[in-house]
Amino acid sequence: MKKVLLALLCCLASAGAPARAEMVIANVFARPSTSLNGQWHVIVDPYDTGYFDYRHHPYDEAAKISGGFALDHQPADKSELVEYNFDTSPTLAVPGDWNSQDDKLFYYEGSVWYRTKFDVKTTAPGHRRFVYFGAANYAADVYLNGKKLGRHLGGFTPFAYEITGLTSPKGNSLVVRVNNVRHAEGVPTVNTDWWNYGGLTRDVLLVDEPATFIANFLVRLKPGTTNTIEARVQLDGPEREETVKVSFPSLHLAAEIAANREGLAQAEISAPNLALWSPERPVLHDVEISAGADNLKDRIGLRTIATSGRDILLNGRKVFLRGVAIHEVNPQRGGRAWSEDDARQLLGWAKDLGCNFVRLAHYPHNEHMARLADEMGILCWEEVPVYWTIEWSNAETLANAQKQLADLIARDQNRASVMVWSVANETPVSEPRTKFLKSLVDEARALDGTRLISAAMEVRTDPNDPLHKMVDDPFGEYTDLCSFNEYTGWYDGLPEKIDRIHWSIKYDKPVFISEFGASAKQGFHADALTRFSEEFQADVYRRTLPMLAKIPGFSGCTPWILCDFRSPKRLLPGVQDGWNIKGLISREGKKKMAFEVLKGFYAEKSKP
Ligand code: GCB
Repeated sequence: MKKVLLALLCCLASAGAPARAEMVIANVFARPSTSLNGQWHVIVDPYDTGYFDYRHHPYDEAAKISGGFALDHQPADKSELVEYNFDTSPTLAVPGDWNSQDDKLFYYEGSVWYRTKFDVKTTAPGHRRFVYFGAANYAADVYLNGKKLGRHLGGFTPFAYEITGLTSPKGNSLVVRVNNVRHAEGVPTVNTDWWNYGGLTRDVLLVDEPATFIANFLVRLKPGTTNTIEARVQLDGPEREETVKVSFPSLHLAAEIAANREGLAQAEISAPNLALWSPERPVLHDVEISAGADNLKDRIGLRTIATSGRDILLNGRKVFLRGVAIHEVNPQRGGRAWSEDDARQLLGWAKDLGCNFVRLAHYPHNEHMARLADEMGILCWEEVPVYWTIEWSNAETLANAQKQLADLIARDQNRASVMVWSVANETPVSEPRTKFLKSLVDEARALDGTRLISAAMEVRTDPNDPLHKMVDDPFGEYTDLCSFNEYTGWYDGLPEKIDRIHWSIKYDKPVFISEFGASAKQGFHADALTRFSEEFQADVYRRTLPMLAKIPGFSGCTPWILCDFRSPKRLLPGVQDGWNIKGLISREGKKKMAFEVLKGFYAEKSKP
C-alpha cells in the first residue's frame, strides 16, 4: 500500500524528468551520517526565475537540465552570461525557517533556493549514500550536481533520496528550491491559524549505509500480550534474504531470523517479567539490530494502550491524560522549533505544568519531540495537518494526506510515548469529509493497530437551547476517543456561561477535550470580564476544568495552548500584533496566571 502511494505521489509531484524514489530511513540519528546543517547560500526567487524559462517551462522537465538555478553554474570565462550566483548570495541557517531569520522574509510566501557544497570520503565498495531532510515547508525540489533527485510535498515529514554514485570527492552542489506557497488543494490548505514558516526547517544529513541495510523496523509488545516482544525488520538492498539479529542486551534476550525475499524479517520473542514503560517509570530498553554489514541501535519502551468503555487504559490501568497542546515553535525566537534543546524547553514546561500528555498540534513535529517524550515519560498525540477546509473530494489531496500519515507512522512507530494518531482538526461535517477521514483512519489502523485513532472534532449547540452542547459528528463512529474542541467562555458567551452548559455526547467512548482556552496578553491585568486580561483567561480555566470534570467519561484534556505563537490571523494592534495569545506562556517565556490554575488542577488529578 505504502509503495503504491509513494509511486502515485511521485507521479503527481513531477511530470517531467524521472524522479528518484523517496526512501524511508528510520531512526536516522542513530545511523552513520554527516550533518549538512549550517549556513547555506540562498537566492530569494519570487518569480521562480530559477525554475522556469522565459516561456514558463520548467527547466527540470528535460532529461538533462540545461538552465536554471539547479545547475549552480559559474561563468566559464568573463564573457559567459550567468545571472545568478550562489557564492555571492546571502546565507540562512539550516535548519531554520526563513521568516524569523530575515525581516525581509517575514511575510514571504514563494520560492527560496538553498545551496550547500560538500565533500565526501570515498565509501567502501558497494556502500550506499543518501541525502535526508527532516522537513522542508512546503514543496521541495532537490538537485545534486545539476541532476534532479525529486520533489517532496508536505512541510512536516522526512524524505530521503539515494545519491550513490552521484557524488564526487570534492565540491558537490546540493540545491533545494523550497516553496511555501499555500494551495487550496494542499495539506494543510490555504487557511490556517498558524504561521506559514518556509524553509529547510529540520536537520539535513548525508547517510552512509552498506549495500543492504535496515531501512525500518518495528519493535513492540505483541498485541494482546505483555510478555512477548514482536520485532519486524525491513531490509533494503540486493542481499535481502540476510539473517537478521534482534537483541535486547539488558534483558538478555535475542533472536535470529531469516528475512524473506522482500527483505522482511519477523520474530516473536518471549519476554517474561518485562518492565513496562509509563509516564511514572519511562523505562527504555536498549535494542540492537544487525543484518549483514549493517547494525542499528535504539532505546524502546514497551507498554499497552487500549480503551474499555469510557476509560483509556495504559498497561491495563485507567489513565487520566493531563495534557496541553503545543505548536512546534520556540516562542522567544518567534520561529519554528527544530532542535533537541527546543524540544527540551517545550516538554520541560509541560512537565512543570504536571502533564503526562501533550498534543503535538497540528502537524507532525520534529523527531526530537517524541524521542524526548519517551525519555521524560510524556504521552503524545501526533497529528497530520488535515485542518479546517481541506478539498475533501480531491483524490490528490487524499493521497497527500495519506502519505503524510504513513510517513509519520513510519518515523515514530517505535516511540512508546506516542499514544494517539490524530487524522484531523475541526473539519466541517459532510459526507465527502467523513469518507476522506475514514480512509485515513483505515490507513492508520492498517499501519499500526496498537494506538488510539482520533481527531479533534467540533461541538454543536442545540438550535433550541444555547446551553445544550452536543457532540454527534458522524465521524465519531470511527475513532477510539470522542475528542472535541470547545470554546465556551471565549468564542461562545462569557465565562459565566461555562457554569451553565450541559452536554449530550453520542458516543460511549473516552471523552477527550482536545482544546479549550482564552487569549491573554501576559502582564495585562484587569477584572475577569476584560478581554485579553490574564484574569479573564484564568477565569475561563477556573470554570472550565470543574465543568469538564462532570462529563461522564472525561478522560483528559489538552488546553489550547502551551505557548503564544505567531499567526497571521491575529491582527489586533497592541494586543495580538500577529500572535495567537492563548498560550499559558508568553513570547518572552513568562507564565500567565492560567498556568497556575491548570497546574493546580493537574496536581489534584495526579493524587492517587
Ligand atoms: C481552534 C483551532 C486552533 C486555533 C484555536 C484558536 O479551534 O483548532 O488551531 O488556533 O482554535 O485560537 O482559535
